[in-house]
Amino acid sequence: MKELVLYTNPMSRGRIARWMLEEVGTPYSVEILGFGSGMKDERYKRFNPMGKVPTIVHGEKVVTECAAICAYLADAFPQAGLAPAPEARADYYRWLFFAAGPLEASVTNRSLGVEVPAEKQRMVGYGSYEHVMDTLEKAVSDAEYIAADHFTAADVYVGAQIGWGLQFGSIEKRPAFEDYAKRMSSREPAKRAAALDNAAAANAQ
Ligand SMILES: N[C@@H](CCC(=O)N[C@@H](CS)C(=O)NCC(=O)O)C(=O)O
Repeated sequence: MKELVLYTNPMSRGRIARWMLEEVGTPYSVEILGFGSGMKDERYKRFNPMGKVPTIVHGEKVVTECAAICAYLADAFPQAGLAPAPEARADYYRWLFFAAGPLEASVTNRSLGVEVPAEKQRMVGYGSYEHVMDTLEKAVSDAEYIAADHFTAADVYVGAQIGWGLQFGSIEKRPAFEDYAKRMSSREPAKRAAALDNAAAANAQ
């Protein structure tokens, strides 16, 4: 079996990768990196030139970017059943990419107080934060899971973004978001991942 290593910080987006790894259920080891020196170390930047977390190293393969890590792990461990069949991936790709692009950008910009003037919305990939929220609300209201008739890696990624956004006030507290986040975070692997990261964070202090 190939070695699988997660480079992360327990108070970061690395929590998404940890959740995905717990859903996969395969053994992995964890390297905790500090903000600042650890992530900016030249040896680590060979894996992640951005000097950011998370990164996974699986044998010879290096994957950065949370959404890519979720998709990669679902494909690398098909027995976990976390990706739809290839011919049934339309919604799966759509919502993974929507969350990594428009959703993440709109939420970050709003948190930073960046307002897109109405006449510029056409050239901004997410248009407006309100538009993104309305689109996302419909996506999580239509069915129990976002991309298939079962839980997938897209639910890890979208669920983590919504959960995080609700917790920090960067995503509006709409009932559909709260219901979806509760459904996703009440899964055993999600609870396990949160407990492991909370313990790692407490340890680091
Ligand atoms: N687009 C990246 C974002 C990764 C990212 O920004 N990670 C933050 C923590 S949440 C980080 O490592 N910040 C440290 C730094 O930039 O020095 C992903 O989805 O993985």
